[in-house]
Amino acid sequence: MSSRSKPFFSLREPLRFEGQKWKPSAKRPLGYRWYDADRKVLGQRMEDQLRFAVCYWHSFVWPGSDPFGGDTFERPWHAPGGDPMAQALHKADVAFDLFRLLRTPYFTFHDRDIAPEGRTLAESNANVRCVGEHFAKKMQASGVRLLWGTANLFSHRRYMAGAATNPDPEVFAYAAAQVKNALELTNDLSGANYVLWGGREGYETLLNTDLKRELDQLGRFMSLVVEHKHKIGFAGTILIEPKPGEPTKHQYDFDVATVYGFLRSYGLEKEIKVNIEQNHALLAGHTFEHEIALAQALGVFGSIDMNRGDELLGWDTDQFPNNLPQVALALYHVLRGGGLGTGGLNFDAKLRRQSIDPDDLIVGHAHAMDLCARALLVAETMIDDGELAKQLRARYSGWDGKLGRAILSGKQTLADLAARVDRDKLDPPPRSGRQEHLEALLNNYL
Ligand code: XLS
Ligand code: NI
Ligand code: NI
Repeated sequence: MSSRSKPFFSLREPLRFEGQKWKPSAKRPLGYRWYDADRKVLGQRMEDQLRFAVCYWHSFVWPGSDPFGGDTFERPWHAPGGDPMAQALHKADVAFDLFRLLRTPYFTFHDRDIAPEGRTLAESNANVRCVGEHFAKKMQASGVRLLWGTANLFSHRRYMAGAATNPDPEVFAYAAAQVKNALELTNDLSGANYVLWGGREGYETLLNTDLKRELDQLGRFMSLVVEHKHKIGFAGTILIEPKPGEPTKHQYDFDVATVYGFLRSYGLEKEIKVNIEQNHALLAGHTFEHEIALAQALGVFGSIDMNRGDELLGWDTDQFPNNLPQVALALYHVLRGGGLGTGGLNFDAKLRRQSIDPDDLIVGHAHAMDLCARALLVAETMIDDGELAKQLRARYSGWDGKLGRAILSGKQTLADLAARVDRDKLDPPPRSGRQEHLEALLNNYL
């Protein structure tokens, strides 16, 4: 029997919602306890609120290697000596089998995840297109949709000094050609978004780096992508994914605030939004909810890479989310800001390298989906109850009064304000921020 005909996963039937019937010790341990796709949450089906996506790269491409050791996973489509295109199609079949078993509505990929690189760019693009056609059929048959596509502009050595920010304009051109193909494929597959993560857009040392030039190159690159989006009529959202460091020492898309400043300087703030990843927020010294709330405040919230970083390790461990209060708070902010829009919750998460059984892929995703579903229900309670929002409003209520409105509408000068303090003998008493009270309130919702 060839490895191709043997089912990869031991599970055959898709996971069901089992609710409180679910038992950790059950023979069929992989039902959902909380994820109930059709349950209405704040007026929308849970599936439509959460918009889960499985990512291709961590689950089907990464072989379990780390800087100190080689592959641990030994996936059949990585077997040495196999035909790379046949292996790519096999990988696609297994990927769609995972989406079916989990019932995830979306997936995400880089061009280089799905098809082997050829001898020329034309050959590479043709390989990507060929697997893209296979995807189109599988998507049609299964109803699974594309949350976003992207181009890998960081793995190949040609990009070691950057793609758009490379000192050589020919590398810029090569990257542009690669993005053109990936964006057009994303459009043909009706992707909801297109992501740009600048893996090598940064520097290792300022001794060989002209910052100003590199930022201008990056601005030009993004403008070209936006122009092409409009030219081909792509209806999805273009997203930049902030990350502060790794692989380069300093990445230009450091965090949400930095990306927003960059977009403003190149006139792109109405065209591009952000894809926020939990682990990247942490590496930038922020909380996950900080990045979400800031993006919403600036009008650039786009989508989420749902994972978790290790609190003790200073790199991008991309673990599956497993912290209820953290995810509940993040989803509370997402919902308060109006929901995910064209975005979704993409599990940019990978198994630990000792989790070598095929079914570990199911377990990792299923528990993460369940956790997010449970967190969504907590966030719903927080919103329905309204106490947090009420206390927040009360804290700023002075700004809705006469003085607050006059200041914000620009009708008061510094001199006016000084005169007013004098005249009314203003000496406002400090008020408690009540943080412990609010934290206790949050815990009550869990
Ligand atoms: C890497 C990024 C990457 C993007 C897609 O740290 O998270 O996986 O999500 O290029
Ligand atoms: Ni990511
Ligand atoms: Ni990451």
